[in-house]
Amino acid sequence: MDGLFLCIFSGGKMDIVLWHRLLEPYEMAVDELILKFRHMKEEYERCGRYCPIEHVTGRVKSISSILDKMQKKNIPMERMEEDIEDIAGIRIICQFVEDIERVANIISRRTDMEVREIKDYVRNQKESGYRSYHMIVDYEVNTIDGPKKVQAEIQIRTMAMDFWATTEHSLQYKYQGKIPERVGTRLSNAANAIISLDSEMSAVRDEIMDAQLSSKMKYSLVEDIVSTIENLYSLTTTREVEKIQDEFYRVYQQDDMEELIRYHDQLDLIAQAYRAQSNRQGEGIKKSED
Ligand code: 0O2
Repeated sequence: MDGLFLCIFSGGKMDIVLWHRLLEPYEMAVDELILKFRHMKEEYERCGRYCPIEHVTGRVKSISSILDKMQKKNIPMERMEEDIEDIAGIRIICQFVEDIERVANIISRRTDMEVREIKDYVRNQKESGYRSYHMIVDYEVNTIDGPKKVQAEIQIRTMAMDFWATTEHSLQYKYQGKIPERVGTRLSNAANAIISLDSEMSAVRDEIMDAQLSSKMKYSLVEDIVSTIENLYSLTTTREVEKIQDEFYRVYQQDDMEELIRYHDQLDLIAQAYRAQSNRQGEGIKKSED
């Protein structure tokens, strides 16, 4: 028999839980969801559009953490999959508070996940100081035994909120839920500082977004230019390519985006001309061989 198993007495009879087999669909859900959100980010970037997702992580809740929660909330084994909503957990980190709503809207519109519950701890901060936006979704995976719908909890929060939550979670673990007052006060001060940090960042959101888009644009222009120059090595003489490369370095040093775009477009035309010339020469050789 494979997988860790656990025996539980329920109503006098013993049920065997094959934990790893039970958690397999949740592993699939987490892997698939991470991949989908990462692709979404790449798609935004390829189109040169701002992506409200900064990064995505995920995990399947550990068996010991599931058992702790069942014990704490008095959940019987047969209710485990229904009552523990975060066996599959996805965390989406955003730069700005405004992005949280945008990500939530994207999720609500998707046809491959169905929102069954929302817990808005951003507007309704928890007593602990915890802030995050939770969406509980139904997500279908295809296992070797057929399709299975599982619940996944998607936590959406800013980098600052994530910093606070991760730190507080470690302290909860350290003090086993009984954080001393002096630490609690500091955490509560830090939670307030996080609120003002997020609101300060939102105030300069447009500037930050502009700066990031332009640095990404510069990055992809340079990648494009360098690839074009590399391709030219097979189409013309080394001397010609060196001249083109020197010109690129000269333009790059000017640190002027418009000049770089102009140079990029001009280089494209030069490369096209070299390609056309090389094709004509190729056809000429073929004809003379015929
Ligand atoms: P872990 O170790 O992260 O998996 P509910 O019955 O809805 O009130 P439930 O099911 O715990 O309670 O849902 P809730 O409160 O929305 O919490 C779900 C998850 O959100 C938690 O999972 C935490 O990850 C996170 N969370 C909620 N409250 C806090 C908090 O005060 N501090 C921190 N750091 N995280 C919090 P788990 O299973 O508790 O923990």
